[in-house]
Amino acid sequence: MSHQYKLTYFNVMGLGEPIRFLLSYGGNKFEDIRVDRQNEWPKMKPDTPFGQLPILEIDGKIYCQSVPICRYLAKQLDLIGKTDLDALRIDSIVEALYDLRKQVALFYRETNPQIAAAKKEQVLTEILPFYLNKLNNFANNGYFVDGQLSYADIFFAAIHDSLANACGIEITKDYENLKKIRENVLSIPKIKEWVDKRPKLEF
Ligand SMILES: N[C@@H](CCC(=O)N[C@@H](CS)C(=O)NCC(=O)O)C(=O)O
Repeated sequence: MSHQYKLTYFNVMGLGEPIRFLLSYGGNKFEDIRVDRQNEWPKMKPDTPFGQLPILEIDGKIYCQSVPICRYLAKQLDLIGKTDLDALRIDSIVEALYDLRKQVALFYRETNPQIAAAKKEQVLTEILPFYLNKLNNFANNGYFVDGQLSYADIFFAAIHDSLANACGIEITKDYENLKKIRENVLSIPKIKEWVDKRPKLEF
């Protein structure tokens, strides 16, 4: 049964992009609402479940929290692994990617230039290499878990560009496995179609 999807987020890739990738992978049409942070958001915020975006409306009902939304879509698309233990491994990778993205967001959202520079330095020299190295070691055969496409691979490819642009570096340069995962995901026709047509944004 096909559902009606309406995604509401800001006009950035951010936490909305993994959801957009998964909806596109599933061949779902979705309304891609992009809220203006200054003018529209303050009025909308009190009416959202936890005062944050993204939210996904499915057949008129509102759901929130990006990772559970991704996991729900991934389950529909058979992208959560074959066993509960595979699912656990896949979820762990996604949570690690989420943690990494959060650390990067801390510096690019920081408004004090000195604090932002210090946080960026720490991300570039410690946090990013730590996570990328570990994630790279998890991967094999171009995928994070069991040599098969899962929503962890899609999540990584979807957050890659905003991470790379925020850090100002080619983040997969020294990490062959991660590079391969991204290439595999971006070569999926429905994802490629989305990436080609999406708004061109930095984050
Ligand atoms: N745990 C939430 C975090 C959502 C979140 O941090 N949203 C930010 C944008 S990335 C937001 O809504 N910021 C505006 C605000 O808090 O007023 C999720 O993953 O969906």
